[in-house]
Amino acid sequence: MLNVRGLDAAAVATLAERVDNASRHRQPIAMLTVDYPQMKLGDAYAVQSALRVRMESRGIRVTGLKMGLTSRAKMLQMGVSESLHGFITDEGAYGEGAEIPVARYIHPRVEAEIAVVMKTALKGPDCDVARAAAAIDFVVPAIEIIDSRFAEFKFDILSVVADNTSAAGYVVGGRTRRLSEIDLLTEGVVLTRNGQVAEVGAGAAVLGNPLEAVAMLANQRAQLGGEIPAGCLVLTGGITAAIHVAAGDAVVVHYQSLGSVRIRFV
Ligand code: OOG
Ligand code: MG
Repeated sequence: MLNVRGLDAAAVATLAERVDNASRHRQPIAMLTVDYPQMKLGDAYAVQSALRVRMESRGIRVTGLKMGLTSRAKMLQMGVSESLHGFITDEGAYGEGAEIPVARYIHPRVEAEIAVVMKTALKGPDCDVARAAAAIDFVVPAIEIIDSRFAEFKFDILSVVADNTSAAGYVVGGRTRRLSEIDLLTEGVVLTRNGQVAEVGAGAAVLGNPLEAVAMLANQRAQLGGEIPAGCLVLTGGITAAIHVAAGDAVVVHYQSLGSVRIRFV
């Protein structure tokens, strides 16, 4: 349940400030559950929402939503086996080919993701792949940059939800496809760093079908009284394990039919 609460409003505000400061000053912090063991999943989403309000009050604009931990590779890598969601913003929006300073982050990693743009709003509960498909305008390939605000990139589910699912940036590129033009399950992806193959996968790694992630996002949002709005960009979650990046690294993700997306870290 995403709406079960154990903390009061003051504690939620304190934790949002803690996460926000860690991000702004690139100072890793301890998992939130160390000081607040009574925290529940509803509190974690409340902290995420308070973080969103703090960011918006500084003029940062929310540009979309993201699912996380939707593939077995990611669940195994992070030791968290439940899919969760967060938001993405214009602060972390980069263009294809961008040079991204690693100094903006604590310990950045990148992920290859299939993204979609919604034609109509999608509102749960009871969304499924068919309803998600009907609400989608087109598919676009993406790279997500994640950067946990927790020391050593180690967290539990409550801490990572409060930390907006490690969201730090994203790039969309390649070419767009209608759902009728692509088989999302067999869409292959090759993630390279400095010309070396680092990870390989296919769309089906994401909950069996990336559209399951879109349906799950709508259903999770519904539990919190929200929806996926029309026009929203949705990242469906890393297909493979995330890879570390350092200054000087060139990352190119090749998609089978969606083209490629590239960025460089400086
Ligand atoms: C949490 C965010 C996971 C994904 O695509 O699975 C995520 C993390 O691994 O830090 O964005
Ligand atoms: Mg991701």
